[in-house]
Amino acid sequence: GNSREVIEVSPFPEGFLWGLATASYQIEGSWREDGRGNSIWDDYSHYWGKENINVNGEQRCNVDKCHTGDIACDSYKQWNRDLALLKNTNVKTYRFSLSWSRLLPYGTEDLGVNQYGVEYYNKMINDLLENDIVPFVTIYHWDLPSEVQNIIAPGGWVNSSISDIFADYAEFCFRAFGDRVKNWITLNEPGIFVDQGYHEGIMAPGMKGHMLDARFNTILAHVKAYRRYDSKYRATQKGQVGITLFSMWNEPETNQENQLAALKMELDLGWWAEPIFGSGDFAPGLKKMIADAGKNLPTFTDEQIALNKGASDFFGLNHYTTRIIRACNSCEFELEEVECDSWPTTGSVWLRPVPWGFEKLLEFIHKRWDTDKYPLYVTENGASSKDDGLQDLNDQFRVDYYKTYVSAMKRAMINGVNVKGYMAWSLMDNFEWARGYTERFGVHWVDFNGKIKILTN
Ligand code: GBH
Repeated sequence: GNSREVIEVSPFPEGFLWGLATASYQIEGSWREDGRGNSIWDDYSHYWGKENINVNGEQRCNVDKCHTGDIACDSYKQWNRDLALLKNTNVKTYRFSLSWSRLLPYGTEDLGVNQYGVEYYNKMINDLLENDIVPFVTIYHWDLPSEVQNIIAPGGWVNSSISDIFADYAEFCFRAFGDRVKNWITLNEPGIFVDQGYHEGIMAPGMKGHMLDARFNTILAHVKAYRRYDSKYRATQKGQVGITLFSMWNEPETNQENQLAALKMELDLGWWAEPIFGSGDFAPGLKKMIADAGKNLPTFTDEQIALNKGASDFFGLNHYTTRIIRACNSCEFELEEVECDSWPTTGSVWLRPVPWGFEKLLEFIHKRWDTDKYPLYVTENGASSKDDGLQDLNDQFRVDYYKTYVSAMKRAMINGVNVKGYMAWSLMDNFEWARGYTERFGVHWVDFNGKIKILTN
């Protein structure tokens, strides 16, 4: 006929992995079913002590509204529903995490393997593959078995024996699922779970005062797991193993703050990225910064430096928002972070859309750590809904968030950044850690009404 055909050309490379992400504790529920052991998030969300009763005798919980992950999205029982959602959205990959205490209820293999847990993840992996969806599997997304935190390695990530215990668990995962899983993330956002869980005490397990030592252990844990894959599984399984780091973009307020903003990037991202993707050791600037602040930075041995260097097959990045960095004499490290009033707000106080910050961050990472050598996957990006009552997907604000952030990523790719995939956070609204169900990051809306039970005994 005479109608002209419109040919749409995707500006993204063939095989680009578009996907959606979740994490076990945030969606699974079934917290004590089929032999699952407790994790630090069960303990943290259920706990209220005397100090958590206010003057009116009301309970104040660690998590907003005393929410817990007891039921969450009920994904342990409703995998078929999740699969249908994934198929319907046409994604190429699904990023999910394994619940350590569902697989190994007491933390280690010799204390027992929970076959129900193994079967649950086997079914997920097999169904995904059957539907041409690549499983992108996070080994640890914050739900440390209570037994490990309290008994096996008292103090959890603060205890130096945690790195070997984690590597053993990672090896169990490679052995159980690695014949089919070819994309592994060892740790999700070590900076966040250490700083908030072991230093500031605002996430599980609610410990305070441990930053440098616990951060150090996460590097050793990741590297040991990576090297375990190298020596025992890579030749036969032929997959890739990486780490996912959280980073904001830190923009200097004026040229005067260039140095400070660079140091902030060093502290937030370079802490992990430089040992793993760079020299194998902490950057000289970071060492000086920590020393100037009168703190003791743990030191790697020469052997550890050699093992750190290059211990990742890709660079996993979780990115949401940007900060402005300005000088502040009375502040830790003599800097403070602020936001621009003109930036729009979202459902989360810490998150404002600043798409240009995403482009700058991607280009910074490429220049510094070379995404041709270490391909970059955006393993999380998204925003929470401004309207908690919204019950359909007519959320133009978040559609715009995604459009502008994906465009920013595309500009970075045109400028040479090697991005291989992009996973939106999240498949569906879920347990938003200390914010409970009060913030909604899902591309699917979830009705939690009447489903969230609070443990009372
Ligand atoms: C990611 O963390 C996590 O990987 C994911 O599990 C999470 O659901 C998602 O982002 C959305 O938050 O409320 O002001 O006390 C991102 C890091 C950790 C930053 C929690 C904000 C709470 C700040 N986020 N933190 S506040």
